[in-house]
Amino acid sequence: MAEIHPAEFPTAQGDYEFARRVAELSKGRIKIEVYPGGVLGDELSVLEQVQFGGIDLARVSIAAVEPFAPQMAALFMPYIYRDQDHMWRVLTGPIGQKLLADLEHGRLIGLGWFEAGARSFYTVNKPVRRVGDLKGMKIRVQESPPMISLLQSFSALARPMVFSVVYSALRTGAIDGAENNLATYYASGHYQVAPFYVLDEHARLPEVIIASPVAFAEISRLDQKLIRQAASDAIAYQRRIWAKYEAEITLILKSAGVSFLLSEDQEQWHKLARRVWSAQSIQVRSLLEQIQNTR
Ligand code: BDP
Repeated sequence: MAEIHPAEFPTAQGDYEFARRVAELSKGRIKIEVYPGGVLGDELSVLEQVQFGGIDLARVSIAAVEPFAPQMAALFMPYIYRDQDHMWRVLTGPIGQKLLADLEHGRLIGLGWFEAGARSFYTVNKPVRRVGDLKGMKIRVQESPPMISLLQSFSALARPMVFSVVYSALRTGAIDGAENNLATYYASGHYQVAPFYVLDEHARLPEVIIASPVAFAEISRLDQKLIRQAASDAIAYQRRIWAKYEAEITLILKSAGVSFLLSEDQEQWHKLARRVWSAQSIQVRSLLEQIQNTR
């Protein structure tokens, strides 16, 4: 199982819990080995290997699966969720379950979701408070069309690149900033080189647990079911660990001298982000409406 975060990170902890549960339910017959720290490669290349059975399982960001299943874009549109609970109602409800199942058309098997907080911007030299402050700044984003469009709608210069090179890009000044959740901002060490974190919370990108259709074809239906069960059992644990980790690191980041800034002109951020919504396909736009109507 591929994981780009280090072993102690809450998504990796969720992977280990998933593996433990698979071993438990199968009475030791099925063993999952987690490879944290990105040793199996960046997320897009991992997913290509998962499609063809070179890697059996992966935990990736939803942005990484969207190229294989374009309707996934609906689940991480900027400011689409009212809050974390709203997101989880959507993910565990009919929309989230359908999109997870539809991953099969992209030669991937979706097993479940993990929490990943909300993403915000952080910068090296110049603090950002208003969305206008991003104008002309070079900001790293995931290699994800909706995220690139978001940066464009904010008049920033989107710099898509793999996660593993972001630290040095920030350090050498190749980029002025990046965006991520607090946990990743901490664990990656990005806070050491980009100490201004503005709490604009522009998007929630859940994580996805993925299995290879090739690996799944080799095991019985019952074992497939068991693995799905283990994934859904690991979710509650991962959500708890996530919340605990976020609370702990907020204190550490503050004492390390990070400036947490409140975003001003929140309405303007929302208004510009809406351009990304209207640029989506008719199918995605219809999903956006259903998500908004989810109570
Ligand atoms: C983190 C996700 C990770 C992504 C990374 C990124 O957990 O899966 O690869 O963001 O920005 O929050 O690339």
